[in-house]
Amino acid sequence: RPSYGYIVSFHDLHPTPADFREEVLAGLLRTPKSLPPKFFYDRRGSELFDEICQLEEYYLTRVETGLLERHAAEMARFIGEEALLIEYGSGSGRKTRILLDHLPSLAAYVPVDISKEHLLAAATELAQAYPCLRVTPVCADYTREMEFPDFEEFFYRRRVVFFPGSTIGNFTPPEAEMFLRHAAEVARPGGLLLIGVDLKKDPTVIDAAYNDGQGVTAAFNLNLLQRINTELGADFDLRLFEHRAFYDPAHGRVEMHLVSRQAQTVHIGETAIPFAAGETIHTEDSYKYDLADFEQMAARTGWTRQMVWQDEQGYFAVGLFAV
Ligand code: AVI
Repeated sequence: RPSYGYIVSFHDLHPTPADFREEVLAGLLRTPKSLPPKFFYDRRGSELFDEICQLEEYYLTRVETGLLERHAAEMARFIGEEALLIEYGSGSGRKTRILLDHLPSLAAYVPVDISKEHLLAAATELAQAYPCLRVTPVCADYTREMEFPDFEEFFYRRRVVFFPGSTIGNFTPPEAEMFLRHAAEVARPGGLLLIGVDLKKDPTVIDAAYNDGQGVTAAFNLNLLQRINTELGADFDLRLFEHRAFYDPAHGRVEMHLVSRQAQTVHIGETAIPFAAGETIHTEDSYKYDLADFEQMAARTGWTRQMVWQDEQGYFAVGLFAV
């Protein structure tokens, strides 16, 4: 096989910045205030998220990584030779390496991420570490309608969508269904989906994962305001907001908020945004699933269960589905 060691092609679908200004203003002018979690991932936010993944309390990464390490050989047998591996929300690509080590004949690896700098840096590193692998990143906001490149320039046997990390949990249930339908289209008939799903469990375990002792999750949440200051010329005083995260068992989700410590007015350019004392910006939902419910949702959206791997405590599942 030829040796590359660099990014072979790059598709930039230009997800920001026009969307950023528009969506931030719309989110802060509505009641209750909310911002989409996809905006966490600027350079600093991506770094902080990588730190979260190494926290003792954040069991998700540790458990999922363990499942991938234990079962990667079996996963690779399902995936087969010369597949096109498409990873959504690829971030730093640490989990990807576990799979790649078992997939020497992959046709290409396609990381898809909204954060361009982070995507290109991670893709470059990966291309250097796997010089025989074609790495072809796509910068896109996959929470919106997007035209996925057809990649007809090289031969592959099947498409495999990899969506680890329980990132599906950051979608509302209807959005999650929409994503799964989109993934079924992208994977095409004969394709596969390998997806990580965080499961419902003891609420104290979940609460701790989103309220770590070192305050990394708080910094990650507050960084969104810093980003709005830097990129949109706003005047948020980060000392006047605090992190709040709690698991709501009735909805099966963690809600993350930024709470205004006092009544105040923040400006984004010409626009004044009033806050009451204690008013919050809802910045993220992180849904936890029942395995049976998740499998039903997958079935409704065109996916047939092939295999599900779980840890002994039943904290996390990695599922393999076929379309
Ligand atoms: C990326 N996503 C799955 C993380 C989660 O757990 O919902 C983001 C995160 N938010 C706070 N901590 C981690």
